[in-house]
Amino acid sequence: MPRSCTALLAALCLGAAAHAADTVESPGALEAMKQKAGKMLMAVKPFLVEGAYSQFHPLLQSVRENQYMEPAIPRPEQQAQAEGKLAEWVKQHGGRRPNILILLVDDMGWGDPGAYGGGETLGSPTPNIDALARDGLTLTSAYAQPSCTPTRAAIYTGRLPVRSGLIRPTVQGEVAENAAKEVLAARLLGATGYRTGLSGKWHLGEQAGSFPTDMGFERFFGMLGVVDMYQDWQMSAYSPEITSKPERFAAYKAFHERGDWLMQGVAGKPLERVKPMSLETTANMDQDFAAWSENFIREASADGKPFYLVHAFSKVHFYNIPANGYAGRSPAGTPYRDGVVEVDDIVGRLLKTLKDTGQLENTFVFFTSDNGPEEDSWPDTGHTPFRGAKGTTWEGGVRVPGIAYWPGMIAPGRRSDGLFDLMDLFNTSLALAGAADRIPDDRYVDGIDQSSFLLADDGQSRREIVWMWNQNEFAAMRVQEFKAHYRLYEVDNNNPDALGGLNNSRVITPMNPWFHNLYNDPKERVPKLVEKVWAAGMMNFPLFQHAMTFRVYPNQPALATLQSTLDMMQSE
Ligand SMILES: [Ca+2]
Repeated sequence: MPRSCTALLAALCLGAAAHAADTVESPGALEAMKQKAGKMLMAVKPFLVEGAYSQFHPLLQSVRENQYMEPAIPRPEQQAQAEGKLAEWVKQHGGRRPNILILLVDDMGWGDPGAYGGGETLGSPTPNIDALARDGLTLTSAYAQPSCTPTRAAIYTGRLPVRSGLIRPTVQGEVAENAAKEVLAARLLGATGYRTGLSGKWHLGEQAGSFPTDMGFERFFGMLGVVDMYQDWQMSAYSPEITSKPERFAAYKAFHERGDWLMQGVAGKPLERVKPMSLETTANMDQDFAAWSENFIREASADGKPFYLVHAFSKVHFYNIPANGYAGRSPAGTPYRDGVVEVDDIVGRLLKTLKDTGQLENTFVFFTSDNGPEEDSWPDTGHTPFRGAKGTTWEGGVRVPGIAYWPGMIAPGRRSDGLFDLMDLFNTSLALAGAADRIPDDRYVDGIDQSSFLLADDGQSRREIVWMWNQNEFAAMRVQEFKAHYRLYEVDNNNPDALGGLNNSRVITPMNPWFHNLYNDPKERVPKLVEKVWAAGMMNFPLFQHAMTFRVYPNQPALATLQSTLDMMQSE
């Protein structure tokens, strides 16, 4: 169990450890108090309460059905309707299951697509994304993790990154041994006869053993890391320390050319190098990913098997270098906005390929982004109307666009503020594939099957709570429209208008959780807890149960952080 979980348990045991932080004068005394509380709780036999949460708070609706899966709101009528609809579809299609296409943009802000108020407003129209929204279900409360690797791990495994240990972006050349122990949706779907492919960004480990083709994807074409790490050292605007010194530049270039390539491969064979990562390669690789995905769809269509394809864009993560023909294509004329237009064009291309191959009505499509905008790369960054940005658990960091589309199966024109965590794609994809019984029961699964939310005519979300972790710190939770922060991420003296991001944020522990009603305070500006004691009660029991999940199902070791390394050195 990570240190922060012990702290979380201690906070619950004491009732108000955060309060104690403010009132206990000696830091040593506080630490002793926490340790004592932690030991007391470690002695408690772990237990997860099965049954209705309403027995602990009258406004809670979730029900825990078993030990290893996240409690969900039971909606038996809509589930029966959705299951009947899916069974009928499968019957009409001779027993085949639907294709699954996940369109995962990197760092696109909630406010960027036209369907979310961006588009023309921001000088980058998104007609193809908007068409998905118009003809599908637009989610206003879809949640990612605060950064790239954790979100991808969560989508593929259905588990919070703190459980898999994939808690922060992997860095150049890093081995992510934890990844190999996780069970990805691709592996489970492949075992049921799906063709599985990943096009574009991986970012879950860059060494053999944790490649996508080691982890369950049958085919892969793309980059193992993240775009900026291939770019920054060779851009004089950002790394003059290297570009202005010929010896350094030559040394780094030789290092870079050994490992930094576009790669491709199939399961069971070593990955092959395709193209070195020059700046030109990075500018144009989303076009390469699009061509590969188009081909993947055509081939899968030809052999009649259902497919699971994750199309993971490199854009619009900084540094956006326009692809050939895209410089100035957006009305805004800036590299970021040209990138948005390119992403939208590719969405249109892939949808057209589905149509041309007769797969449009056979395919569940989900469009989303892996975290909020990286505002500290401004102006090369996206837009969110919410507070904070990537790297934080303010809404701006974790609330992302989410559009579900499946003609004939998802009613067009729907919009919903029902909670949807991107982890739910794990359970939902397996349910659509008729493979929910393959979900492993030897580990805790945080995702929830949302297929009835999506497929029933007036379906509602089955998720009541979104857990927000940042690296290995428990940070915040949303219950219905209410949100409590246990850690705050600030970048400029509590100025809500300061740019967020990964560069300069710091963590603050509030005296009491900062509490917001996101309907009347979507920017999370004015904490209001003391006027709503009933709301604190809504948080406590689920939080206790959440803490207990870590006792019953221990985590994998986390990828090292500076703090964990320092802790380890001090404990030796
Ligand atoms: Ca990202």
